[in-house]
Amino acid sequence: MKTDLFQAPDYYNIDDLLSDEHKMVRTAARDWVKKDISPIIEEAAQKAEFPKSIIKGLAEIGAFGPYIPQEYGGAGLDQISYGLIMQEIERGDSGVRSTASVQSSLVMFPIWKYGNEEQRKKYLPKLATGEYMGCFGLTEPDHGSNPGGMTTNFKDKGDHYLLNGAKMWISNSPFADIAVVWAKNEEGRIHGLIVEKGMEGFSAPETHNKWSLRASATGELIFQDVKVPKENLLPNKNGLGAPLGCLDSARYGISWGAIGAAMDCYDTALRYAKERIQFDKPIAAYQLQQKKLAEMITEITKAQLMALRLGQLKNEGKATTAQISMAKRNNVDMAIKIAREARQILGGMGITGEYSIMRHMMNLESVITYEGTHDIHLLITGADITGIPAFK
Ligand code: TGC
Ligand code: FAD
Repeated sequence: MKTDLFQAPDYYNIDDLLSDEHKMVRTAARDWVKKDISPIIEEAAQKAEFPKSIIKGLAEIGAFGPYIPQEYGGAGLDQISYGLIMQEIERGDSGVRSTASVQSSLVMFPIWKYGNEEQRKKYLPKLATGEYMGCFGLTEPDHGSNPGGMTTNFKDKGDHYLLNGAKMWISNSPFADIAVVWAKNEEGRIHGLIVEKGMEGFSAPETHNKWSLRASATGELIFQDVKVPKENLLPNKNGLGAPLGCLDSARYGISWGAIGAAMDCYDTALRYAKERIQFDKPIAAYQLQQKKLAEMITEITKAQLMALRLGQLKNEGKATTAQISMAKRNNVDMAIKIAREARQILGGMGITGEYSIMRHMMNLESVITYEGTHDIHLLITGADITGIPAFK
């Protein structure tokens, strides 16, 4: 891996709109990514291994529960700081950002928002330090875009619940200590349950042979008559809206994260174009390459402004599901297109692990699919503006 020479583009002086705290948080994350992610990530991705050694550093930069109150071990930051941390981490690798997103928005968030005080005190501080790692089980083999059709279920057995079913494509599951699992009760109502590693009948086999998010561990969750203590049910919200509420938070983080991946591809391509000589001139001197680079910085700038405004709305508690969905869709689509164009600017070198672009490009194929596919997000906007849901 080459030395990390990353320089963040800020074409519209968006830094002027950030507070000192935002910049401080971002600097800490950026420096950590340069020091602890860039040197190891290519090898981890090539080997398809999640580098567990980074968990401590992720906790130290506040990536686990950035906006969770400090009384529960979180960093107590605002939503823009949360976004900036996700941006910097995904600048390094989408798989590492996945680990942080899941821990923060899909595990800590539901325990904080839907759990009781005992559950908050028991799990949140350990999740914030990385002593516990968590995963989020919503998707099933037969229910991806349509989680409301899930068949994973639990029955009331008096002093405990009996959980049966299976989840698929679960980030962090192979090494997670706890899983927030969504399942239907006997009346068909969806509830969240905290399932702990080691419970009899619970297993989490890893999914191998991925060409995307190779530095993130993905797996299944299998429940065969798992006895879950009654105190592990999240009591304060149920119905499909409970997991969808977590997705709002995670999708918001992804809308910032994708900008990080795009910035890294753009910065790499710009530097390469200025250095690479063909026909006696740097390729950056040719109009076709300038068009690519000009379009990239334009799209990055638009995405930065969208994410920042969304962050302001989130801070005010005004961001809607549809606004968050639009930013997730737009910014991931922007990033994957930039990755594809940037790879071409590097010619043959673009396909090697010497540069980060191809890894970003392959990672983004997952990011455009998980947390709601591009199509589902188009339909969310469509339903919002027409008032006519077209999902079914
Ligand atoms: P729909 O009828 O629209 O809604 C069902 C109920 O939920 C309520 N609701 C919400 N409540 C809170 N927050 C939200 N954001 C909400 N959105 C909807 C809604 O009001 C309704 O309530 P009620 O009381 O009337 O029942 O549901 P639908 O079945 O038609 O589905 C809508 C659809 C397709 C948009 C939704 O199912 C969806 O978003 N599908 C995509 C699935 C998805 O995103 N899965 C992600 C899995 S997790 C993941 O990918 C992690 S990747 C991790 C990483 O590595 O980063
Ligand atoms: P499907 O729902 O089968 O969709 C297949 C295609 O059909 C897509 O193109 C889709 O857009 C299209 N489609 C579906 N419905 C419609 C419709 N109504 N109209 C038009 N087109 C439609 N899930 C979790 O719960 N937790 C996790 O931690 C997690 N991590 C993941 C990590 C990775 C690496 C990946 C790849 C996925 C992860 N997921 C996770 C699952 C992810 O959320 C799902 O893959 C995603 O929601 C899509 O579901 P699906 O793969 O079953 O595709």
